[in-house]
Amino acid sequence: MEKLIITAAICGAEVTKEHNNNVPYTVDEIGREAEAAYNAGASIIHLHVREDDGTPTQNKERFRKCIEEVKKRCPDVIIQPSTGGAIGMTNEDRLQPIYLEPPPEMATLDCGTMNFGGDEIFVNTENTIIFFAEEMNKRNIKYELECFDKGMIDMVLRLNKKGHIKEPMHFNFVLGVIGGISASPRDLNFLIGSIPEGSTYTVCAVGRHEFPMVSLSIEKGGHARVGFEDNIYLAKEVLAKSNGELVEKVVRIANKFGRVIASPNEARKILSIL
Ligand code: KMH
Ligand code: ZN
Repeated sequence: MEKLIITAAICGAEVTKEHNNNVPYTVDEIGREAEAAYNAGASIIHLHVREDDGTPTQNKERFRKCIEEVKKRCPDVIIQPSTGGAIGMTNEDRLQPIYLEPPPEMATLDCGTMNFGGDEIFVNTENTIIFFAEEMNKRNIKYELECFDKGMIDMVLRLNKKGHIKEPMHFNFVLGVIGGISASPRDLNFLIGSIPEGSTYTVCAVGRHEFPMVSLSIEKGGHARVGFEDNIYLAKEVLAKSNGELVEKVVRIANKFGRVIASPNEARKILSIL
């Protein structure tokens, strides 16, 4: 089977130090967490950034500083800024990290509007998705297509036919968000069976669903994302001390299934970035 790409979503926008004190906020903490994940086997860092007090931000300068810090510690890692940001941010704010020079190699592209728990709505209209995709196309940024439900895959396929979303397509199936598809083997198999041949996919899932869903992806030839953004526990009632511990656990699962871990350059080849 293809080598396994591990993405570490080290920070997120919603999880806080009140949930797990090891969630990184400062530039130094973000660098340290990225390094721990990289040393454990992550080849992609999915990056949100925060102000020092933990407030999520899409500020370009803050991204620049955090990316510099990560690159200093892990020179060859792939950095994938979020363009999802946090609920309620404007599209203009959300896009800030893609306007960095040089542009990031990758960025996320969220593929539909959805409830996000309580009164929250994560807004990604068709026109927003087209605009984000075209802005990334201009800068040759490889998008990871964030699909929280099956209808989002259908939207991607539609925009691919219309020429807005380019091939080869790389999906991230995000499972178990309140308002999105459930984290169950049946639903993950449904998503995997819904993407065209020649596409790649990774899987992440919220909370206790993280490791069972990632294991299924690894078994089926998909890739894996873990990290504090999705889950703060190493095991039941055991808070993870770092993102590195979560990545180490994925590596142990991969070994069980005979999947070798991809280096960042191998990940670039698999994703057609090189
Ligand atoms: N924070 C969520 C509202 C992404 O990074 O592109 C959106 C999110 C997806 O995390
Ligand atoms: Zn994210």
